[in-house]
Amino acid sequence: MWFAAFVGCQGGPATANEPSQTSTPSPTPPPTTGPPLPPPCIVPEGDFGAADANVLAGTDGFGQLGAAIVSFDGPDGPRWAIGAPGAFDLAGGVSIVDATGTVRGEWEGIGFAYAGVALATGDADGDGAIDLAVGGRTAPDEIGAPGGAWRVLGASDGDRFLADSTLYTGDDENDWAGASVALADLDGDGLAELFAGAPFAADEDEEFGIVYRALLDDPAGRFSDLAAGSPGPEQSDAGTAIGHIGDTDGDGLAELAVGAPYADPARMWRIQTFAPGVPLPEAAATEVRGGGASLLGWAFARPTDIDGDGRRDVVVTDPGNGSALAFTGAAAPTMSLSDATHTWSGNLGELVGTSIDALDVDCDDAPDLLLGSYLAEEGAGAAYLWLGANGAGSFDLVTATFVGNLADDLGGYAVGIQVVDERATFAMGAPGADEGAGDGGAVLFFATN
Ligand SMILES: [Ca+2]
Ligand SMILES: [Ca+2]
Ligand SMILES: [Ca+2]
Ligand SMILES: [Ca+2]
Repeated sequence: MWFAAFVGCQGGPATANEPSQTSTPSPTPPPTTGPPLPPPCIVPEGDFGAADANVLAGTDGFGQLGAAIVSFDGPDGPRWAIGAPGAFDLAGGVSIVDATGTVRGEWEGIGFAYAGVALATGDADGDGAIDLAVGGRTAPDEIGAPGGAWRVLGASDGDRFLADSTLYTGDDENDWAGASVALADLDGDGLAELFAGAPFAADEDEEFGIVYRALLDDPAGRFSDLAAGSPGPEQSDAGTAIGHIGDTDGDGLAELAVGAPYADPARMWRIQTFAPGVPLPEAAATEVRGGGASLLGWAFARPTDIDGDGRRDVVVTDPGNGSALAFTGAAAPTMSLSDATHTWSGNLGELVGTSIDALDVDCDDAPDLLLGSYLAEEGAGAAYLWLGANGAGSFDLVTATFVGNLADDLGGYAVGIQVVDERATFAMGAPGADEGAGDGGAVLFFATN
């Protein structure tokens, strides 16, 4: 096993109290029995490094592995989809990986599309099975192209070419459409629409950012709708992040979150109804503004009910303040950071919150938070786990810290949680890692088997 210390889900005494930094590499298990499974509903406690992880290193042909991470239950079992935008000479790609860290399929991009820079899951065709959105910020095929997103139906094992899936591209060169993607059913027809953020959409060099939408029956090639931006600092780089946040107001329809962390001030919007052509601030049901050093809207958690009232809540990061925030109360049209009902705060100056995932890992039905920081530890990166019984915490309430390998590996550029049979695995993407090849990237899996 990779962990020297665990904490029980009932808050009982840990089975050991020494952090694993002094532990030796895992012994090779007997081939007939396989490696031991960690106990169910138990999560790591203490500090962990690359020596404690199962490392999947990107290779020369599969570069910048770990730029994006999502976990999902696929037709062949629990899987990770891991973006590798440097794969196939910048065509980009996606690696499908099982719960043991074994690669089960590789998806190849096109040209210089940089596919895999963003990933999202959802059910786009209403068959009850998970589909994937894959962003390629220079799709279809060359540097300077407008960017776009693929809708990949089904997520079974095996290799495939993204050229066989439907691609939607943005309108103008260098827009970076597909720098962020989401699949969310805002209109309630049972089909998740494909959304793509284009943060560098610009008007005479003044950036504003827009969000595109494609419906299932839209013909390939062009998105049918866009939520417009307007030039100016208030909408600068809108769509840097977008996220399916679930039904946050109880009307049975999902909402979309759109982040503009580089706007002045930083902000995010909660979109209930996608309004083609309407500027994002006007289309939004809620606007939350940061201020000062805030980079609010950098990343959004998967749909999560923080306070256990049965309704999903907005959970968003603000790396400028080294924090994540949840807004669980009734949403006003305009809100500020001080309206957050829950705040998790990391080390200032580390940009904690460059990535986030939330899932219950200790079987108490309260969601737990994993926040990444790719600037921590001189760019080796780190990820911090908070157990969420009270739904919030200061940095001294961090349960486990996962640290990347070498400086400039950018560990925590993406993070993910997967729970299989009540056993949690924490993934930390390090797209700058050079272990398998120069900038091949890597993913560090903690507490898998
Ligand atoms: Ca729909
Ligand atoms: Ca709703
Ligand atoms: Ca809630
Ligand atoms: Ca929990």
